[in-house]
Amino acid sequence: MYSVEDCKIIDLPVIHSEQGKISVLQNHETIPFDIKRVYYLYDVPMNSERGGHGHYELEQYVIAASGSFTFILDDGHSKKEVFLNHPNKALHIKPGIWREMKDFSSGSVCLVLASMEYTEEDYMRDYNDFKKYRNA
Ligand code: T46
Repeated sequence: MYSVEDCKIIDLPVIHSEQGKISVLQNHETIPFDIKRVYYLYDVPMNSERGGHGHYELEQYVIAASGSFTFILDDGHSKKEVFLNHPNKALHIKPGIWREMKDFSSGSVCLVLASMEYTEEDYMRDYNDFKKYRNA
């Protein structure tokens, strides 16, 4: 099982020019899994809290494509807060980690690259079930 310390900030490659910057992620090059799904959170009201669940198998790269927000990661034993505020950084969330999200800045966009297609069966939405899973 992974711990919160396994969930690291990854520096993404940046191609600079006078006209701006571009960051590129390609399967198995700059990202260690096949991207099966892309989604993004936006128009998140200030003071809104999201997340409050874990995933059994899903692995993710989370990028602050615009603005900033905070992830709280929890492996059932330790917690870690990660502040994301730049599109050249990705938070790699490993499977089996509980997450909450807060402090979305106005206009922020939370871009997620995910290793699996959507299935509700991969969610742990009850914290007690999550703790039982982690302690089993
Ligand atoms: C995570 C954070 C960063 C779908 O139908 N398909 C999808 O691909 C997704 C992601 C969601 N949904 C539906 C399921 C729920 O009825 O949209 C609703 C909200 O989804 P969820 O509770 O997952 O939303 P968040 O913002 O709490 O969490 C999402 C991701 O699901 C989660 O993996 O880490 O963004």
